[in-house]
Amino acid sequence: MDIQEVDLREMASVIQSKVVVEVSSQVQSLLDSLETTTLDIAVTGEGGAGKSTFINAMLGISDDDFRAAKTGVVETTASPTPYHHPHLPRVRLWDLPGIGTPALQARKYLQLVRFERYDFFIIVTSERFRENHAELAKAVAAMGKRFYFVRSKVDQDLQASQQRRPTLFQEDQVLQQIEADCSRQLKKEGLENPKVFLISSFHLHRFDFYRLQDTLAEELEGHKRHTLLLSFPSVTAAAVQKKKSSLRQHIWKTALLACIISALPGHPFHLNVPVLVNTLKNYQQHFGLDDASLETLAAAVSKPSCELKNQVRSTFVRDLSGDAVQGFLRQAAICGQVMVTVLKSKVPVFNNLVAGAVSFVAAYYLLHTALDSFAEDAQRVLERAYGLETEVQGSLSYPSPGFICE
Ligand SMILES: Nc1nc2c(ncn2[C@@H]2O[C@H](COP(=O)(O)OP(=O)(O)OP(=O)(O)O)[C@@H](O)[C@H]2O)c(=O)[nH]1
Ligand SMILES: [Mg+2]
Repeated sequence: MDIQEVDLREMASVIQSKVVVEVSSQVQSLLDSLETTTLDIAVTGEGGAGKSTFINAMLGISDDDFRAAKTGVVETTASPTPYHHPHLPRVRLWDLPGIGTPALQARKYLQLVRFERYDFFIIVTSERFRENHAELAKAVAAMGKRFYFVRSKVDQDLQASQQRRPTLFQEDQVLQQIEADCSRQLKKEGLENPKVFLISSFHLHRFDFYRLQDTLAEELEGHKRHTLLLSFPSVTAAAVQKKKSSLRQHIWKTALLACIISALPGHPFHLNVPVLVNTLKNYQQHFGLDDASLETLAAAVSKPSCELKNQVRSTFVRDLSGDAVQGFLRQAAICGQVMVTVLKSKVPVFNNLVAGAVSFVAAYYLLHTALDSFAEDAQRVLERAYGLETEVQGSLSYPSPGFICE
């Protein structure tokens, strides 16, 4: 068991005070600022483009969930409607009114939907990109915001193409044609290097969704990036790993806070166990390992939920009680004695915490171990849910959309 070098360096540089109560409030405010980060994503496009279905898929909720955006209905959204992430209420995907046809109205449209509140825009079409899409994108850029094009329902295109030319059908070729066609249309409208992502909201784990996730995350910074990574549905192995890395960076803060409180008398095992249990519960949700998320996924992939639940092996998921956590901490504290000297030499505040250093090591180890095992579980669930095609494309046959969505 080791404290990662990067964490020791960060702790040493962040923690300037030797006064425990000051450190406590400093670390608490670092964690609070993560919790209070908002992310507002605008999803726009024409009627029937698949905006609402995309929003629900991004939020990891089924179309019939009471919190879901209504899909498949002819319904014009008159004003921007926010849909909150089920576990991260400060993440909102906004269903915007249709962009309409008059290209000259793009700026007016942006004023109307209050463009300033969004972090970026996703412009969806299930057909060709046209002048109004390009004009909107230019207006978005002129307002200093980023935009991304999503070409939705590619599963339908593939299915149609396969039916038309069953012997000549090649998935890669069809996808390349769609992508080239989208880019050509947008370039014709004056956009250089447009970013187009081919998506099926019924098969988020396939096609360009992983590329969209990567690009969005790369182009955001700091807390927003972390929040975005946590909000993504864990539909690819890469998404699971990125979530894990992002959560890992903040482990030392939670561990420190939990053990700083340990300096106060009356807390079991000199650690704030409820803080740790809460953090583990959050990890469980971020990786989609809670019952509700597993059931939604099982329904989406038409598999019995017990099949997915059986992939969850982590003892932390099976028993997330305070007693189980304390049992683990006791063991970790025994093994972690060696680290205490290193910690005290590199991060002086630990000299002021009576029982803090060893408690910190135990909490740090607990969170790392739990994070690793949640990520492994998430990966196993993913493989069982989607077969081997957890990365990008695979050679599937295309069931009819009716079959997929029912
Ligand atoms: N095959 C397939 N169908 C999709 C996909 N996305 C959406 N659909 C279907 O397309 C229809 C319209 O989807 P919505 O999500 O309601 O579209 P919308 O853009 O929100 O429509 P409005 O709110 O009326 O503007 C629904 O029947 C969806 O099931 C997809 O990726 N693949
Ligand atoms: Mg809609």
